[in-house]
Amino acid sequence: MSEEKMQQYLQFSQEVQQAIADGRPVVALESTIISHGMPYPQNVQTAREVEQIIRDHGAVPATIAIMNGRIHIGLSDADLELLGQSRDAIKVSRRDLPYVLSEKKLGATTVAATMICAALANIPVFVTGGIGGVHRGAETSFDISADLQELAQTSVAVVCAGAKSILDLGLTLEYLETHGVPVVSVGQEAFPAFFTRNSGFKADFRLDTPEQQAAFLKTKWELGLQGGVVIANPVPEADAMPEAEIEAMTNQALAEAEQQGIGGKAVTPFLLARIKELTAGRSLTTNIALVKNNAVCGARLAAALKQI
Ligand code: PSU
Ligand code: MN
Repeated sequence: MSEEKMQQYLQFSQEVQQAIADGRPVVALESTIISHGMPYPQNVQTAREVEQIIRDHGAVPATIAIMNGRIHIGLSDADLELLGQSRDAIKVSRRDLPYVLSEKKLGATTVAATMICAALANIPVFVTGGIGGVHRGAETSFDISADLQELAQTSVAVVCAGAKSILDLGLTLEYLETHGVPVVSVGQEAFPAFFTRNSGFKADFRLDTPEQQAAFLKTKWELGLQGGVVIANPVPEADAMPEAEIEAMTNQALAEAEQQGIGGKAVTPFLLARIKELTAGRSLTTNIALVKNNAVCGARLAAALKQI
């Protein structure tokens, strides 16, 4: 498709458009975390605060969602509120994008769809909480998040706190290895497990500074090695959950999902909401803290990439 045709699908906010014109760093943000990942009103409040953290660290936030038949790159306060309150926003992954655009539905983008949209908008850095992965029991359910295939092919760095132990983290890392997706950890050797700092698995590489991370990305992409990179930034020690508690609650939520026959794209939102209930909201507090921590990391990385 011609560049011009492509631009028809993209609607930039003024703030993001100006930043791109000025050559300032921009950080993409997803919207499924708002619509399906956290309850209202903490979802909207967190989205706003994360955007502000990115501005405070020298970059411009571009939260991405599908509205009125276009991919919006940068949302207004009212847009964030709409997504946060909506009960029928569609969780949009790669396969859903054409439907939600052509039918002009309200769509919240997952990691996979946000990577696609960020790449279309030439934004190489994206901040989220956690990526999807290979689900436990995938050998019978075939439940493997489309996020992983997207990381295999779309050249965007995804700053996250690792992946949740609702997933099979060992298989998730194997899948990423097969598809040539580097997993980089920040400040430690271990691959973090979202609510906790250590999954028991090692990341492939440890790169602590934004300059090192930026040089790594530049090298990968200049070599023509297309595809994403996982930048795994562990939750701060003070905000992490006790490992035994989160493991017990995860197992209970997984068992309930199975009993209730939850399948497909409903699995991850169900587990997130149920773990929040089972931990009396403590998992949400941790979730919010780690996203904010990732915003700092992503803003610094986007700035470093502009400087090399
Ligand atoms: N993991 C989280 N919080 C989230 C998600 C994952 O800790 O909000 C969301 C992201 O949008 C991710 C999606 O891309 O869930 C993965 O869904 P699935 O497992 O259906 O691919
Ligand atoms: Mn799935």
